[in-house]
Amino acid sequence: MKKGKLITFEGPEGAGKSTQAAMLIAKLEAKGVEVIYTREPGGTKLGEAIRGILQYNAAGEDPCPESEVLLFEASRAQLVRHVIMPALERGAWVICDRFADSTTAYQGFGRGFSVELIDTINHFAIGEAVPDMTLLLDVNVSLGMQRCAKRQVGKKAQSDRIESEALEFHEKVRRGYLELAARNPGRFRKVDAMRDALPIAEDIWKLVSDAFFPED
Ligand code: T5A
Repeated sequence: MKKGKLITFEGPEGAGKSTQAAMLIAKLEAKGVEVIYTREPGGTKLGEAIRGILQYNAAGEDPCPESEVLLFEASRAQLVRHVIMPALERGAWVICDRFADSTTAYQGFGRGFSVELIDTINHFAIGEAVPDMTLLLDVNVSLGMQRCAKRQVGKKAQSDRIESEALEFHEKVRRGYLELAARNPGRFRKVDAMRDALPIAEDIWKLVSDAFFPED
């Protein structure tokens, strides 16, 4: 049985998900909550191997769109069974940097697979690990890409395969996320991520504390 909470961060490239996840974790830990941070694709040995295939063509060839969906879902199924559910069952909270909504936004809205099909496969992969709250960090595509480019100059890193898709693809992903948030108002909280990190973190903390620590 789930005793902890599952909070997922979603949003386009460069929205600041990892930055905000770290800030939220610091606040939760200060309240004495045990928190596990994980990310998708990845978070397990199998998942990290799949991440290499998906992002940097570690298998030596591009996955076709259908394989891409199934590889993300395979990474997710492993993460849920090996990391997320065991943590939630013992009462820890899990902060996951991207989760099932990423597949709906990127492979559904972005690549054009039907959202109903992706919902079905997501459901199979996540089982009972339905997020208690999904924080959608909304950023416009050009600002998100500028942030990624700036970070890459700093780290001398290369863009990955999906990040390198055309701007039109990333516009579809952003619009898809906004539609998902509108369709699921009970679970999604949309946050304007086109601001400095600090006010964004304050808004996120208010959303989380209002939902989960209402007595404070
Ligand atoms: N994908 C993933 C799918 O297609 N389907 C799926 O099902 C799943 C799970 C994963 C890729 O896989 C795709 C989506 C992605 O293309 P990834 O490497 O995990 O790739 O990358 P992302 O999840 O996209 O994460 P990013 O690293 O691009 O962005 P974040 O985590 O949103 O942003 P963050 O915090 O790393 O910040 C980026 C830069 O901006 C700065 C940071 O310091 C950093 O340099 N920054 C800010 N600058 C100004 N103002 C702010 N408020 C800032 N916040 C952060």
